[in-house]
Amino acid sequence: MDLRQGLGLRRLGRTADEFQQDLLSTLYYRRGTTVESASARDAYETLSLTVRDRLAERRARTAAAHFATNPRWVYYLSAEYLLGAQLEQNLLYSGTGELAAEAVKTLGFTLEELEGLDIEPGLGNGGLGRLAACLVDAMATRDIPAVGYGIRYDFGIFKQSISGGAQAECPDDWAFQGNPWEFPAPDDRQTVGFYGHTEPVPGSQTRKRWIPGEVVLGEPSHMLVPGYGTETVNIVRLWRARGSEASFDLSRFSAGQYAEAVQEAVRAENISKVLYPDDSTELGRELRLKQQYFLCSCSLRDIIRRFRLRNSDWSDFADKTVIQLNDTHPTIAIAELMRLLVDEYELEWDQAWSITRRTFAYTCHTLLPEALETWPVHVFERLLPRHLEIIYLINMFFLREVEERFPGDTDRLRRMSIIQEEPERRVRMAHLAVVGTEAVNGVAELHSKLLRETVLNDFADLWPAKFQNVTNGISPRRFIKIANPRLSDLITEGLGGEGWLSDLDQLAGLEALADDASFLERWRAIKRANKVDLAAGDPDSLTDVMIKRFHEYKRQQLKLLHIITLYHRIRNDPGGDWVPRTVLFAGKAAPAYHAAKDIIRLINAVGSTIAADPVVSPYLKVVFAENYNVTLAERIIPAADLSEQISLAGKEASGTGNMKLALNGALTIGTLDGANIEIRARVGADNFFLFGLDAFQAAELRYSGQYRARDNYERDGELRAAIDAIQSGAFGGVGHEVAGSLLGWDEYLTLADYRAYVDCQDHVDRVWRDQATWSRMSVLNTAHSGFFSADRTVSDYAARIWRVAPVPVPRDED
Ligand code: 26V
Repeated sequence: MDLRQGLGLRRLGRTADEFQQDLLSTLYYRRGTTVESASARDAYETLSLTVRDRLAERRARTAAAHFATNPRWVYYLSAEYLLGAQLEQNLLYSGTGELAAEAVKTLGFTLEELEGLDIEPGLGNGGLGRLAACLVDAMATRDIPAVGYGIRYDFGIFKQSISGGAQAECPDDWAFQGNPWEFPAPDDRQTVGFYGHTEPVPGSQTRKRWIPGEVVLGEPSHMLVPGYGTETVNIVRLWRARGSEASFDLSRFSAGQYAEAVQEAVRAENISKVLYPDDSTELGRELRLKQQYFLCSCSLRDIIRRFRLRNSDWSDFADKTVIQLNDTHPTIAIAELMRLLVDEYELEWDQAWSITRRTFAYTCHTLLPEALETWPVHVFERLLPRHLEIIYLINMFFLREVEERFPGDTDRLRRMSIIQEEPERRVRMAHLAVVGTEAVNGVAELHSKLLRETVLNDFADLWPAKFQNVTNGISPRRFIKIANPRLSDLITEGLGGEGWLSDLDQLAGLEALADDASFLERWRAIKRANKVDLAAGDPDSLTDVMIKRFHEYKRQQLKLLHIITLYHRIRNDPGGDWVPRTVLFAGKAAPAYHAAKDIIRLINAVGSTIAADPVVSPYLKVVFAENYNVTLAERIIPAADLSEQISLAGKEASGTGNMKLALNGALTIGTLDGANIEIRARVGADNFFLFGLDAFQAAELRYSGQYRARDNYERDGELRAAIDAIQSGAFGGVGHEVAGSLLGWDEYLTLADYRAYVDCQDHVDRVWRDQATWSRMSVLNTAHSGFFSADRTVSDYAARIWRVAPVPVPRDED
């Protein structure tokens, strides 16, 4: 198949000379400038377009192969994508890294300089958004026909800075200088309605006519998602809201009412204006529901449009389509598909419901009750009147089903209903997601088990086969090959090839080198060089990292109590034989999450006190790295010796930073929570620092009513000294709220785990003193992290939930 030939296009250059020709022609014709006057930004945009062209060529072949095959498609619906910087990844995936490094010299720049200008689309909050990015990467790598749908927020996750020790937030206008990776697709624009009312359709019981009160345009653009080592290039399609032409009020403008003239357009465009940064405070904000519906409505219409390119019979829809819901954020898609099928395409309710149920699958990413989305019925009724009617009908048929299975069990009906009645009527999105899908999965073994046994227990009783586990994974290309080139080269040398990058289980071959002294020596030297690059502290100190969103359940405050304990010990024995440590924190707190922001302030206050103390500072340094994002993660992870994964057991659904750090040879200190359990099972209990209550013990202690945080404080002298120091103002008077919350309710049992944690850290120090042992453990962590490749995660979804087969894309023939 040669698509270019039919179009009379020439082949894109593959030699250094040809690549350079293409680069110069891009600079001249598409950037509209010359070598003599090219700025760094000109060079960056030019290189990006030149690289993008190579992927576009593969994209065209992918689209042709998919069209010819008419395969079953995976559509991934996610309100968040944390794609990370694009240039390096696209150089790697297009195999043009070396050509590019040579060619940009003719423009007078180095590749590193231009990579420094690359943008990071921060269209997500944390783990859930980054998981979406790793999964689309792996779907392309596994040749699965897929589209990721999302929202093109004008402003991504806020930029964090630390000012006077506290978090400050700035807007992130990520595409302010343009985004060379994006293709606008205005022809595929969609129209979305909101508000208004419904009317009966004469002669029909189930159909209704919805007359929306507001109409908004959704304009798509897409970014290319190449597979590694394959020809597939999939896309992530992002929707941006726009007012229609009619939304500009010319007569008001002419009358000098400039703000009023554009107010309708502004209202429309606000829908995709900003990513909600609150993954921690409950918000019943209508605009967020509007975003969710906007994403779902645009995407479903696009999915149907694509289906109809090759199919004509609705009875084939569920065989050709699987829509994966990334948490409950896109769950309104279930009601929207019902509406489209029943009201617009005039299918019978039963057929529409059968199609809908077979089309969707739902991934749950949390266990925290406060994180399970619900919407007040009155908000729904106003914004999406027809959808509320449909949800009521779905609920009625569903509750009938429950009643048949469990006659007379009214308590069960009340618990399972999609509508919560008390204390306020609300729509439970997780219930809708379970009822309207064929499969439900958690993101790690423990999480899936707890979902079945607690939060979704009634549903698991009713439909046991629906519930599955798919343990999360990460992209080895981004998180070791690109992030840690030195270690990747050593691994490639050790394994005799690069096959491990798309078959990560091959890392097990490193086990054979775990006792090779010269290999261990090189392994250690690389970790040290990565620490020198990061420049966070003494490269010979133990680099102890805790990098993740700030949340009380993740327990950054526990790490802080350990730091204060070390501070006291060193002060009390300045001549002691202390293991030098650099503790590095990074992460954002939701702007309205005051308890998390208090913890950030206390970290910085403790860090300053220690830095100012000549006795302690040679041994202990606390660093807070501002504005944690994918790019910063790629710098920190390769330099980490110790990975802090210390959430209260039963609270962290999976974690994925834990996988990235283990893959890069950091040893984990962690609780039996989320994927930590699976990491420990694979790398071996001897190569993992375990401490603390397990999920069962934690739940028992919490619910027994017997837990008194203060008992631990009274019993444990070091703990008492740490908390007393905070309360006495030893750290610039900062931290009273943190101490108060620990001594009060201590929701996340921090004090209950304190002693076990500190003792475990002492064990870490002892092992660290024996560098040969430490390095051996480090190699074994990398060697047994193969399971955590997102390629494996995607294969699990493909086999057990999606039931899709790969569609290989033919190579370019000449
Ligand atoms: C949302 C909320 C909303 C309000 C109250 C508190 C709260 C806390 C957390 C969240 C986030 C829920 C969704 C999420 O991001 N989950 C993360 O998903 C990752 C990918 O599966 C997983 O590795 C993390 O453990 C999980 O926290």
